[in-house]
Amino acid sequence: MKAAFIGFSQSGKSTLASAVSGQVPPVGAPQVHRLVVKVPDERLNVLTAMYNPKKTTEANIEFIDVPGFSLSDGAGQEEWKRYLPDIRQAELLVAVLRDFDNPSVPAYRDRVDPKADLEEIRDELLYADLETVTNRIERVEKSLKKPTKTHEQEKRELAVLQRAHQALENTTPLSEVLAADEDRRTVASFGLLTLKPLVAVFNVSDDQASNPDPEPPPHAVGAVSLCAAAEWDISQLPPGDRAAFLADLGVETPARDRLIRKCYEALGLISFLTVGPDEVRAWTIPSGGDAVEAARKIHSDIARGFIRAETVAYADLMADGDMKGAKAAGHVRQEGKTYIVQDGDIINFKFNV
Ligand SMILES: Nc1nc2c(ncn2[C@@H]2O[C@H](COP(=O)(O)OP(=O)(O)OP(=O)(O)O)[C@@H](O)[C@H]2O)c(=O)[nH]1
Ligand SMILES: [Mg+2]
Repeated sequence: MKAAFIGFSQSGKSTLASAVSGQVPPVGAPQVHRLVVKVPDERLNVLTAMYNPKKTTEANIEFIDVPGFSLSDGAGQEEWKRYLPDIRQAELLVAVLRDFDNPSVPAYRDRVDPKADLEEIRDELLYADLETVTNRIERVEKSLKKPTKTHEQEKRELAVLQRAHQALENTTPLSEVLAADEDRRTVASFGLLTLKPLVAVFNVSDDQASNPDPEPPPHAVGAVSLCAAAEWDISQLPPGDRAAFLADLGVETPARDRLIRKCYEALGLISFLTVGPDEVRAWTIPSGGDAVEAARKIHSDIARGFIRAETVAYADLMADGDMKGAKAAGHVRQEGKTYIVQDGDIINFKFNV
């Protein structure tokens, strides 16, 4: 599961990518950079204090930092097309929009207008999808003229594609028309861009770092307001100095935590937790996953030899004080294979191989 930072030239993507990952993408020839980002989770800190384990391991998500593009000339168009295959492989788009004053950084189209930039990005995504869908329709129609054995399947695909085509011509993103799982499976291999959830990041000046997150713009699943340059500065401070810096900015917690969590949720991911003297750890599974899927995440043997999942909700453990208290209160449940794991479940798998 990965998310892609996209946006026009110099909107602050690489600065933000560095701030969320703590890694600086190498400068030089523009290319796509892959970054592994730890998902902040306050629950891990609390459980670490409780269990004092040898190590603590956060959940990860992957981001790619995509070079910016400009649509104002042919070279920029070419550049955008060059990075499209990488963007198509991401499950989530994070549009980084310039909303900061900085006379030394030229603004795209000489404007600081994040809403207009987002509209322009959205139009480009719609256009790219229209091209993909149109090409695919042509191929399927051609194939339908030949005596192949796959006509039924192709006819079904064609119906979905035609619906997609019509929506795109009306500038409706595909996420709004291809909702059914079967439709999505039909087009899954095309990497359609307007089918992907999009989070909008308003990259503001540091004097606006305390702005609340705006309402998500149309067709976006989330919006975050942050100052990428300040986030980078914070990430470089020793942890003890961060609170004072944040207070100066007028914010309580780094925006990076908020952004990463929003992306994690928009990707449809949840965390379950394991605890013990060796390790306290967060594990990632798709929301709706069952106990066997969670077990497999740790080891295929645990899934194969699954007996039961001893489960307690994090909130219950906190309320009961410790595991002993949770057991006494009847909050430690014995769950079977088909149990749907909830975010924050603390699980101890019983298995036999
Ligand atoms: N004042 C201010 N400057 C910023 C902010 N974010 C980025 N910048 C500056 O804007 C310039 C471009 O930032 P990058 O992070 O390289 O932007 P980018 O989107 O990765 O650029 P491309 O990859 O070339 O499209 C740099 O000089 C940054 O220091 C911000 O929040 N405030
Ligand atoms: Mg960059």
